[in-house]
Amino acid sequence: MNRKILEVYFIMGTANCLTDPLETLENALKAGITCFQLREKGDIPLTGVAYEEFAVACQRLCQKYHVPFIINDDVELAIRLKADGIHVGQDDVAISTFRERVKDMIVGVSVHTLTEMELAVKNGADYVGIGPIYNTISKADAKAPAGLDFLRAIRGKYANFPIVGIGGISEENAQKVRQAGADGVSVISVICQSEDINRTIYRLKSL
Ligand code: TZP
Ligand code: MG
Repeated sequence: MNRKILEVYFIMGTANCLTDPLETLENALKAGITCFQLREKGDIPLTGVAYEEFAVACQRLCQKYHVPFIINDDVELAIRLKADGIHVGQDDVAISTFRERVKDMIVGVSVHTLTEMELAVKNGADYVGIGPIYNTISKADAKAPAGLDFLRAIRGKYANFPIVGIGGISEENAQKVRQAGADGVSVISVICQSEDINRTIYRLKSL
């Protein structure tokens, strides 16, 4: 996997957007996000045909801008749509159960402990998402913030493994997350709620 795609990794579902989600996504793509993950969660997530149509619309936009399209949790949909990748959390289906079926796809895993990190690497993850680094407003069941120390410790043990930081990352703290060892930053609210998406993405990028 080319770890450069982790530089500014935008995650979104319809519940995260204050305005039209596809417009938000296209604006973020134009402004230079390097990866996109569809994460359709919340009180009233899209389901069934509406969910699948939304996923296809997101995928088409990502293809137009040559940005990898990753689907959260839903391995079957990712395989059906031939998405570029799948991201799973610790409570989702284990990578070992589907890695063989998606040899060419990017597989990402969220990790919060060293043991989870060891398992993710052993089971064939291509990258890990480490967090929440800071407090987040975007995940109801988020674990306590891991802080930059945990990220530093993981980078110390895994010098070359692709790592993206997640959780409460802003224009102000993004460079600190990089300095602590992340290849990039993964964000929801700072892009979805930005009043100037070009400025936000510019500031999230590495200097
Ligand atoms: N996993 C850990 S924190 C988080 C996820 C999906 C939410 C990140 O959203 P925000 O708004 O960038 O804090
Ligand atoms: Mg999940």
